[in-house]
Amino acid sequence: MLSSTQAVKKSSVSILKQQTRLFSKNNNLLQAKSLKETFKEIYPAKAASIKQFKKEYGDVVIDQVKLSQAYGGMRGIKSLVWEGSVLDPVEGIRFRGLTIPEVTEQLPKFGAGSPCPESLLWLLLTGEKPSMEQTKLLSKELAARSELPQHTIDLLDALPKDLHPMAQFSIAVVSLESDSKFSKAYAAGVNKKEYWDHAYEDCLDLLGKLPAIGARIYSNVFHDGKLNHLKADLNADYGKNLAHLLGFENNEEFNELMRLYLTIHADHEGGNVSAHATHLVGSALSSPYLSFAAGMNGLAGPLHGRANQEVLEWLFKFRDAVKGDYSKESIEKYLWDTLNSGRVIPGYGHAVLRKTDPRYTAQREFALKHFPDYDLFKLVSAIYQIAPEVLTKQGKTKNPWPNVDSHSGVLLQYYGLTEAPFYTVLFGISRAFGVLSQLILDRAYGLAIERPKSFSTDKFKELVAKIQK
Ligand code: HAX
Repeated sequence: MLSSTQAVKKSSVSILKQQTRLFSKNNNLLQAKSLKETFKEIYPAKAASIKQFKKEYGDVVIDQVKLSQAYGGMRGIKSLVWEGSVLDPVEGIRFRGLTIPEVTEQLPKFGAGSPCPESLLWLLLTGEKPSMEQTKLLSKELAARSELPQHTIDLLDALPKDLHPMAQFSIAVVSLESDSKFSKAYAAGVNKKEYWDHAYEDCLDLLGKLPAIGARIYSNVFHDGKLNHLKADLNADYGKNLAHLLGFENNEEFNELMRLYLTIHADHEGGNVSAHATHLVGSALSSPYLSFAAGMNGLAGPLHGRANQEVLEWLFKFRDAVKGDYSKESIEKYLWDTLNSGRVIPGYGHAVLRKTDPRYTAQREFALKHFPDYDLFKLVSAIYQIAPEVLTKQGKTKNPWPNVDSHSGVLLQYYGLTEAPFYTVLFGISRAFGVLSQLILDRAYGLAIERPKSFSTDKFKELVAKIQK
């Protein structure tokens, strides 16, 4: 009988052997260093430099907190460490210093022009740009980890169709906990220096399985299980595989869209709800499965990821109401009706951004290239001309410009992926690349359990009175 630690080691070894068999036919791939080998080489120096940084400058005051921030969702407080990306209010996201156009230009890609999530994962975790061989190796490694355990399949198949796809997604992810190498290693008493290794295995397993989970939900909820026979293509890249599992075959434009979609939604620094929730739950040493599921429960909220579903539903209601009248007056009236009924304009505004989201722009450029005359794209473009002015006139939002969710659904509609309640699941698959790479870093750098200070309002009143004396 194997001990838990032996069992964990054995499973990692068998994955490596499986990979070696897979790649033995391809010398280039065999010669390329894997993501794990690369990370293992570089993280100790980075961990040591963080330790030294904390030791030397730990007492430097980096921020001050106002009472309004305590009541206002902790907006802007500098108190989280997130290595993969930083969000500038005007310029937008940079992944390890690279903007979206720079990622597209500088990282290896599979298709005609869109970036791919595999090379972004490499960049987020290591800070280095992978070679094409390394990107392909990672692609194959993820595909090799794609098979779902039978109990997850049975669980998904048993769920009621009217349970929201994001709830199903979260349930399926939690069910993978039974195979958590991190949890097994922890229970077997593994040294904390090795946490990252087991977290890495869980994170890559989870990334590998997410397309199959998403596709099974899509098939069960919207297609009577008719796509359930589809199996991951072990030679396809991540975006193409996702397209294939969703039943979109031989459509390179849709494969390109999946690659773009998965890359641009992956990471948006650490303070957004899905990233922060994953990081927070992981800080208690809950496994990557439990941590990611927590993040997905947050992504499911309408002010966060579910905004992509809300946008579509709102657009359709508008289209039905105005019967083809996309004039300025008609759009303005609908925007004001929405605002006056006490609702938000979905897809507009942002907690950090103060300009058009570059992820919106990347999607707009994709639409302009492939289907400039599509009716729904024209409607989204017309709203873009008018909504910022209306929101500015209303005078409440700090950012009247569109965010990523304002555009994503239209692209999916064009290619026939019309089921809007599924859209946040796609966002979730993408978001895994950002939050799971940070989770590995959290364990490699030994980041602490989170425990900010809270006070009751009475206690805050006391505090304010004392400070004002
Ligand atoms: N329509 C109408 N009112 C809006 C608004 C919008 N799109 N955006 C903000 N406001 C309102 C807020 O509700 C708030 O009103 P109250 O003072 O009455 O509470 C006021 O303007 C100030 O808000 P803010 O400081 O500008 O924005 P927040 O940082 O509080 O919130 C949100 C940021 C993204 C949640 C907000 O802009 C919003 O609700 N937008 C619509 C929903 C949406 O698109 N969400 C997706 C955001 C991107 C994302 O996370 N994707 O996953």
